[in-house]
Amino acid sequence: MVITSDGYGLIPVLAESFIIYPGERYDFLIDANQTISYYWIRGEIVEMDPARRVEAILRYVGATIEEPTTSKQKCSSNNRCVVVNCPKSHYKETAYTDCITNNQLEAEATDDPAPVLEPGKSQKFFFNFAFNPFEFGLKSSISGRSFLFPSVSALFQSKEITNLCEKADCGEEKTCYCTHSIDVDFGKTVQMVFSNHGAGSFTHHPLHLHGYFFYVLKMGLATYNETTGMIMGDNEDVLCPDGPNSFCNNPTWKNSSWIDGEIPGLKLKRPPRKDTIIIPKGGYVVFRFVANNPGVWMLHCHFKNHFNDGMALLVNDSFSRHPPPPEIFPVCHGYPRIYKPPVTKITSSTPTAAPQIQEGMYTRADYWLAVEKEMHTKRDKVILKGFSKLCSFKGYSKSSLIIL
Ligand SMILES: [Cu+2]
Repeated sequence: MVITSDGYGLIPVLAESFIIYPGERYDFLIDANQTISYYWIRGEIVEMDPARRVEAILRYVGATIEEPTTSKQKCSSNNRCVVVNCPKSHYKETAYTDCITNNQLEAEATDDPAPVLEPGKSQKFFFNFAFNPFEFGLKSSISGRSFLFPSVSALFQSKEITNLCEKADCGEEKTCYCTHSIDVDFGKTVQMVFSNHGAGSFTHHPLHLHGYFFYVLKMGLATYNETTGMIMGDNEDVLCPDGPNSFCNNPTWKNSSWIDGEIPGLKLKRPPRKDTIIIPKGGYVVFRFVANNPGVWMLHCHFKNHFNDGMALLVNDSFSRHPPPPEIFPVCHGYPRIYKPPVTKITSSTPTAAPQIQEGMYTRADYWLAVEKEMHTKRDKVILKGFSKLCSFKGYSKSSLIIL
């Protein structure tokens, strides 16, 4: 029985199995009502044929030690199996298996409805995940923008980012390479639609957003042959302006009344809350969140190779509310921007005068030596306290500070 997804409670769903894409988390309950023995728990990779498998043993207290001999539940017309979190609508007919997609799940909470879109207080975005089949290595992108990490900290040195997409050669039928960033305003309801359409749609993508647990309002699936379970075509709610075989870098709704009006079929009551959701091949997902967590948050496909290859963007959230970095916070530049010899290594435990820390001139080792030395002073204990507080507020652990 599946009871939570990404840490949020669900109305429990009885299932034979559930699918987990990278980044997702599920909790489930097992009713231990079987004969005392050993049982297999199986995990299979669904996108490989033959599937690779991992196994664990469920042992009842009092069972004698032996290798389990249990097999997978047999699905039949009289005993159909249910799979939770399908990225498709149908298995082949002879699999006797029914799909439950994520937006068919219901939140356990009754007092957490989806945020509404009000004029002047909302923002809408529509993106398409794609590969460029004509590019060496099938370059990954979001709406034709293949993400390049900035060479400076996007959080603390945003004005120094030089490769933003506004300056890049982006367009409908091509891929550009830039630091893809979108601005959201504090307090506004943000609605995002991610489709997976067109010539660059090859697989499902697990979208992961940092900083939020968004409300999953709708999932549209590709069309499937109900007998074979094979995909037949992209979902027809989404329009790729340059045709279904384009890269679909500027997707929109086929029904123009959905663009400015309400999209039909949204789950506004008891929508599941998640931070990772499958964008199904040939389909789309609609989700919302309220921009109330200032920061620079990554939104990316959670397949590591897709992410590394550019399927990502930055959500520049409430820029005016970003707190300034602490006084001694280091800055990043191309290495080495300006070489400066390290500060003298501290060999004495006697506190001495703190070294002068200047912007842009420190290697990582220099910085930590300087911090170590400055910790001897009361003033810098206060600074470090603020430093640590700021970073935990931003979701970084102390240990990750070293890479900022
Ligand atoms: Cu992906």
